[in-house]
Amino acid sequence: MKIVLATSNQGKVKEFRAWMSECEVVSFSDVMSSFEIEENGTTFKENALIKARAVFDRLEDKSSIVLSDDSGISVPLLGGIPGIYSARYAGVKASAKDNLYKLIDTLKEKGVEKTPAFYTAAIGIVCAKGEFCVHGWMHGEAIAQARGENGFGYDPMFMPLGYTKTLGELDESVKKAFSHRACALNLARILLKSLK
Ligand code: ITT
Repeated sequence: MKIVLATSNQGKVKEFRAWMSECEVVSFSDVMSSFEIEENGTTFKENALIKARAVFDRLEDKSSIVLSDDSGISVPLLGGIPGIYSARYAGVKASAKDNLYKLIDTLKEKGVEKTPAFYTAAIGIVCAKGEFCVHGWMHGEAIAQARGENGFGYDPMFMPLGYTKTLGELDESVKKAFSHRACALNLARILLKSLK
């Protein structure tokens, strides 16, 4: 089964590849010239399907299955932000570090050292048989500092439930075992079997 990943985020590509070592996995930029996808949905699901559909529509080989991921971190104390805007929290051209430190600064401005937070991942699946979407969540706490270099994005400020270290400090096996993306990918695996 050939899987085409509709993402430009190398952190996601690494996690997808680690999860599906048994499949042939390529990035969409390996099979077509890169293009901008406007993520104008109002939910993780809508944005995941927008990305997967955009890549599937441009595929020459329609026997491939396109997988996308729309994800983000939500802080209930802040009304759920940044949520679907996680990649552009500090601005449209913001780097992952800009976004991380903007969220840290926002917590500091509130006088908060740590507060409950959760990651959401919606995996979009688009192929000749139709369009599907599965979700996964990871709960924990956001802290007002960055610790560790592992993972990507907001991982240095996120401590999963039951841990006193951040995903930046913890071994990558923790994310592989029960992250939002791992949970969604486990559901995607079941769905993909039925599409064979
Ligand atoms: P693609 O749209 O090309 O897939 P993106 O980075 O723009 O890449 P999203 O729109 O889904 O992806 O934004 C997700 C952002 O949420 C991402 O840039 C990270 O900042 C954050 N995020 C999602 N999953 C994460 C994870 O596992 N660890 C840390 N940060 C994560």
